[in-house]
Amino acid sequence: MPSTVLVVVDIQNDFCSGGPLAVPDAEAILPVVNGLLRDFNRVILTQDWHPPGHVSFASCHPGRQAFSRISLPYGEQVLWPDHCVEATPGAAFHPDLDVPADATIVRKGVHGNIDSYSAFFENDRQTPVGLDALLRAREAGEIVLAGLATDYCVLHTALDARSLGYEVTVIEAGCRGIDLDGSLADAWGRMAKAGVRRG
Ligand code: VGL
Ligand code: ZN
Repeated sequence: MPSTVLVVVDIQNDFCSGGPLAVPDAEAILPVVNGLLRDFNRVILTQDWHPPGHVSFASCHPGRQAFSRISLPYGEQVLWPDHCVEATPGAAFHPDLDVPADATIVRKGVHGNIDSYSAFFENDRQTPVGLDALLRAREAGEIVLAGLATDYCVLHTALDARSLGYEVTVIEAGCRGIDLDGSLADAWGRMAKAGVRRG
């Protein structure tokens, strides 16, 4: 029997209130996600985990503003404020997230010259991040997704999961988005088109 795995995306301090890349209303998802964490016995959490000076940081591109876009060898990249630098308090999970002691953690965006929104493939759309291998090891046929941000890391993880053949449900009340230039509505449209269920 294929199993279902809960995948909780990037509920980290830097994406919560007071953080450099705070997602509006991020904390509102905590009770919902903690409920999911209690309900599922197979859980994988992702963590955005960048080296200092990561290519996605606007601070590494003199003269460029955060939230502008640049072209990189692997495609277009949004430039972000510095966030989730490896092993800093900002990269830690939110203190009120009930991380199970035995949860598996996938870190992404760990290479300095490439970003990774998806926990399946980096933004070159080729380099594996590790989630697919972990799901295969658990004989997963389906994932349930929640976390931050709906329109970036949740979106790209959901789309890659569909392209790899997984059933996907995104728990709307367990997600919040950044919403740059309509990206949130766009994300829900893309997910619907790809056959992602909205739970
Ligand atoms: C994310 C922007 C930059 C996310 C990560 O977790 O959605 N967004 N890095
Ligand atoms: Zn990031």
